[in-house]
Amino acid sequence: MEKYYITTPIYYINDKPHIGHAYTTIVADALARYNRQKGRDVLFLTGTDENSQKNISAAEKHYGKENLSKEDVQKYLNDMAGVWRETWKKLNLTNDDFIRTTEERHVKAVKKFLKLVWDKDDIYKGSYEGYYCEACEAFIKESDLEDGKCPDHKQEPKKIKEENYFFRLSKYREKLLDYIEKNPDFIMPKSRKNEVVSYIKDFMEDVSITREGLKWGITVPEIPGQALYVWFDALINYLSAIGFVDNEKKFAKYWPVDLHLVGKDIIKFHCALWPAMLLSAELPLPRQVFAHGFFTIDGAKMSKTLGNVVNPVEVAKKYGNDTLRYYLLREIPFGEDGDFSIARLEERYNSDLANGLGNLVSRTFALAEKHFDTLPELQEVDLSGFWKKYEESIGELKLHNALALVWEEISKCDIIIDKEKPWELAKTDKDKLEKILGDLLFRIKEITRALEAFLPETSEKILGLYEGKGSIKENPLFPRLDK
Ligand code: ME8
Repeated sequence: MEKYYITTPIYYINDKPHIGHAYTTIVADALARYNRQKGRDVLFLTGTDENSQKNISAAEKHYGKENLSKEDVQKYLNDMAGVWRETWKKLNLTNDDFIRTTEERHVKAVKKFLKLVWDKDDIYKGSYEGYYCEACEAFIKESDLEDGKCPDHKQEPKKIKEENYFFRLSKYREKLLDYIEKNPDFIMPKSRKNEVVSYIKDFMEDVSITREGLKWGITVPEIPGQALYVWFDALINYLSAIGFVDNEKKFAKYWPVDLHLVGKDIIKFHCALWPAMLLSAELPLPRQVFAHGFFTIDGAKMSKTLGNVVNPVEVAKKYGNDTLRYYLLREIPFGEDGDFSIARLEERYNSDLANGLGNLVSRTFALAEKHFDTLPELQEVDLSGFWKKYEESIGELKLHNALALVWEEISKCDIIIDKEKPWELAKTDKDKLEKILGDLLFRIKEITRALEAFLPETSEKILGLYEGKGSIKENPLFPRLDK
């Protein structure tokens, strides 16, 4: 069986998930479901990035004291990881595994990986003096500061001067450029490729991968007294989860990964540092990294200070999981930046879901129930043109296009209903009514199949109607929103 291994970033857990994290994870879920539907053996991985200083700062804030014991920190991380895991369950996401970087399987994998890089002589001792942004968990050049602050996080970086160990990232410059050149689909969307290439060519330097005096973090025997830099540890999660240390067969099956789904903020880590680390360890490189855009909330950057952070669980509770999925996947052209707005979500709900899909299904099934004892026989229609374009869109990860195509098919059904006026046929020509309903029922079933990965709960309900499960009158797919 063909395999499909897809990952999301592992998220920092200094707070609960917001709509941005949900976005990436929902898209990954839709792709995982789509590939399962295609009969592939899917491994969909998400998880939590726990060895970050900012998690520790959050734990200190939470308990109201500094110098927490290891037990306190671990308890905080356990609680937060639980919140993240539960969030994905509540949103009906189907990740096959959930990796935490404080787990034994990950720590072992990091040790094994580091040894490979160490034995390759790709790690050396040096000294580092410069700025470090804790929010980015990255070093930052003085020339990139704006008013002395990190341009992304608007906070002052720490000045650091210490002896560290460095990874020979620059040694892999040519090999990385070569891989990117020979694998045009490695970095997607294509528009992001130039950004990465110019970084690799002009800016990429060796990177310090250990930190002095870190109280939290993974340590390795090769480098006593220092903990590993969180990104070097975090990226390895993609290997730890598939048996890098203890399950050769599983590892051979799933690696290399088919798709690392990430936001554009972390593209360099995934398209430069990570493949260089893999080259050093002599492991195959990822088939594809897709970096999607960022969205604002009603036009403003999402931030705690502005108080506009959207909780995906609350949105889903009010409007339904499928509504949230539909809105995110349809509204924002996948790959581009976008905006999240509840007003737009409600518009989409009313026009596309309630009046579009919901109304079509309820009209058709209501007529069938009213005029026939059993469901009219499905009348096959050639929809190969639709399926071809739909598959192409998903292949290019143009998920918004795939959904737009489905809604074109919904419109076609509405046109058939308006033209044929089945409620009149019920009085004049019952044979024709049966045929028309059979045609519509066939189309709706195909539409539902195309929506299974995107709107899983709705699709299940619609398919249930074909088996006589439930009644559309008592249980509408998308009830009117309360004003
Ligand atoms: O970077 N719009 O974790 P993180 C869209 N631990 N997506 C958004 C978003 C927004 N406004 N805000 C966040 C880390 N995201 C590291 C990753 S991987 C080995 C380590 C999403 O918690 C998007 O996917 O800061 C982004 O890349 C990710 O959250 C960053 O999550």
